[in-house]
Amino acid sequence: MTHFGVTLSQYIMEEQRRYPDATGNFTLLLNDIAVSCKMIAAAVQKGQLANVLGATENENCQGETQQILDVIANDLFIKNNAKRGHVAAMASEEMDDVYPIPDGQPRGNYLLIFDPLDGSSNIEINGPIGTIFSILKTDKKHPTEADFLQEGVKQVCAGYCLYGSATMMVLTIGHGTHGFTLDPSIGEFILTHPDMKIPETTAEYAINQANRNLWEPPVRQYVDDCDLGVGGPRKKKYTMRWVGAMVMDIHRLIQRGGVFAYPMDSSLTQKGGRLRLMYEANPMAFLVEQAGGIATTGYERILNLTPQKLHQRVPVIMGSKEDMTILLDNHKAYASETDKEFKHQCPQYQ
Ligand code: AFP
Repeated sequence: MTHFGVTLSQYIMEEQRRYPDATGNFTLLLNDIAVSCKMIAAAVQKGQLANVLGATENENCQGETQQILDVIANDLFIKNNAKRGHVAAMASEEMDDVYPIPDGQPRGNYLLIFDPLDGSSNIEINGPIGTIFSILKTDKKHPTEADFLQEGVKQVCAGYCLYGSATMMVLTIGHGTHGFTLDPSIGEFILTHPDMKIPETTAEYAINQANRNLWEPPVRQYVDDCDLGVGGPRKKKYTMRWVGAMVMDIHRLIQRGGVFAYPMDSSLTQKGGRLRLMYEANPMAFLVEQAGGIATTGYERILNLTPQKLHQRVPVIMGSKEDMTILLDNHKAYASETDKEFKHQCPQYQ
């Protein structure tokens, strides 16, 4: 059955009316992103029938083996955006360096940053995977890496496309977080989840428990308290979930509340964390905050971080306000006992 709702294109064009000086470039860029995601969804759905499963012989700049679908998704994003005239440059988790728009091609004033296929280890097992994207502005015609290194608060748009049992695009342009479901019968994303709000209370957390012995005390304290259940300080029974694809774990959290954490641990100090600031943490933090949640490293609001490099990694903890407040209080107390600096500032946590 076809859902007669607002399409993604219609939604974006309506939003454009808020900006009388808008040229329409941003609307067209979002359309190109949506088309790229539909193409990736089509490849994901065919799976082995289209010979798209399995690993390549290449490693990406993160030292991870690239899957065939990683490469297909990356190529689709590049191809669908490089010659359209809306972006000045792109950066992908799968590419070492900034992708400049080729000479002679029209260029716009947006920087497109993406993780073409997040959760690649789920590809083989037919598990949920997704695409994450973030858009910044620039006035440079030939941007370099330095032009991408803007705080997350400067994002003009962030979103993800979840290739799950249904394909869903969730995005924010700074006026709430909205979800669109792909109707395969008409090939359009339809607004099905307007103004998504993360429940403030929760009894669910998502964390890779295998790293428990490596976490810092504030996170271990939180999880220990949750695990004590009704007899513990939280006085309720918690559930743990871990999909191994941030897009899915965050989508669940936005829909029904929860905490998602890939915190700092003693094996990650050299790297700075596990998840990538520009490709994962910043866009998800923007979506989570716009849905009423909190996103932090434990010590600092993610959206306030000044990026040092394109592929920078950071600790990530985000989710429902009540549990995030406990986690931040734990970090604040720990910081006061150690030489760590606590400077998390956001409207949701004072
Ligand atoms: P890949 O895209 O390389 O599979 O990484 C996925 C991810 O960045 C994020 O989506 C997951 O939450 C996290 O890594 C899973 O990490 P672990 O495998 O250490 O649990």
